[in-house]
Amino acid sequence: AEVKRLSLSKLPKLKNDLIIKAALNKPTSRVPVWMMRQAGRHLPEFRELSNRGEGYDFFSMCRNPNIAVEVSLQPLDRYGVDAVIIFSDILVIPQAMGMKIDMVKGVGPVFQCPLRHPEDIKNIDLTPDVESTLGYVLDAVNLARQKIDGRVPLIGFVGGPLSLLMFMIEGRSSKLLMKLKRWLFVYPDTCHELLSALSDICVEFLVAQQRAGAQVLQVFESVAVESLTQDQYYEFVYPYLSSIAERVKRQCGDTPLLLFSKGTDYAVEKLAETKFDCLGLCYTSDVEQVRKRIEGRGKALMGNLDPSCLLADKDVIRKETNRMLNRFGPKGYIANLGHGCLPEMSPDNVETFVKCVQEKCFSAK
Ligand code: 1CP
Repeated sequence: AEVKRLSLSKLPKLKNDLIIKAALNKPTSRVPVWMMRQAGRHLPEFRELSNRGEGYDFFSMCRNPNIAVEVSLQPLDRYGVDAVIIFSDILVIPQAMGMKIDMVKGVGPVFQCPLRHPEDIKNIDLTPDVESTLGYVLDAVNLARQKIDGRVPLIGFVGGPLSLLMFMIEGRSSKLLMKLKRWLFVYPDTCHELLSALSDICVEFLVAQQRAGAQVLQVFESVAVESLTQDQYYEFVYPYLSSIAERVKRQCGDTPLLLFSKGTDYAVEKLAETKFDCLGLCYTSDVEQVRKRIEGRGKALMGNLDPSCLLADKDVIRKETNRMLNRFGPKGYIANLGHGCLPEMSPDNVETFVKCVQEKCFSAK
């Protein structure tokens, strides 16, 4: 599938810029909403598409721009969410470095040869060429912009360096994270070397997505970080996130940059000193307290309805969504879930959540 990439000036102009304004902490006529992991497994049209013909495996869908764009647009067409996120995965970066990954049904991503020993980094490419290894994502980004036709902004993303390192060492999702945590204690220099290389790739890939048409950028630092000690967070996570934000904003000044750093509210004052425009909160966050702690810093917030709430009845969903909206308040806020969509969510319930946000009127006090 050949994609003819259009230059930014030739792409359709944006009509609904609510998410851009909210992310930059500017007033909006209403609160905008999208959901992490909105494209994918909970949608029957996604499952239908992935079972079409011989059935597509997950990474082949990511690599086919027509398919990736079709999936990206499904939540927009069904729910009228205020942003589209490009259909891809955080693990495309380890793949670009030469690591082989299988998507195993019922398990998730499984690396064929995870890093077992520091010497193993000789077998991976720490400086892959972004265009030749990840150009298929850039093609999908550009094609998505053409197909969205200016209805809403397109979000490009990467996984944060620690989330990627976790998968490269553990080889799959892990509860205890013993391999990763042992590496952090036993091979700190190698970890820094890897995190530094991953950060460079993240920066280059985010900037490339912006150049290809992404209008908002997000870093998902959402696995493993919540299980680190605070010392580890400030040594192995925070400096890299801060540097990524600094470098991306230097190159893409006006493009809002979002961070989802899961379960790390203790660091919110320090995160508010970085160049991220908007901080995503997870469902365990104390919203009012976070707002107070970063008051005057000009940062927007995003979040944080517990995804499991969408497994409840519609009245519960409406009640909890309203409670969330009142906690965040109308300005500098993007409504979202406090983590990704669950495959078990019914589209009906997801729609209830989206509509509840979009119809909310904050009474003038
Ligand atoms: O909204 C979207 O679905 C856009 C595309 C997207 C994004 C933003 C996918 C598609 N994955 C991600 C991010 C991602 N991938 C994260 C960070 C966000 C989070 O914490 O939820 C992580 C940790 C991954 C790694 C990953 N990919 C896992 C393990 C974690 C998990 O959720 O279990 C899994 C199972 C995947 C596969 C995957 N990625 C995306 C989809 C739709 C799927 C399911 C594929 C399938 O089973 O058919």
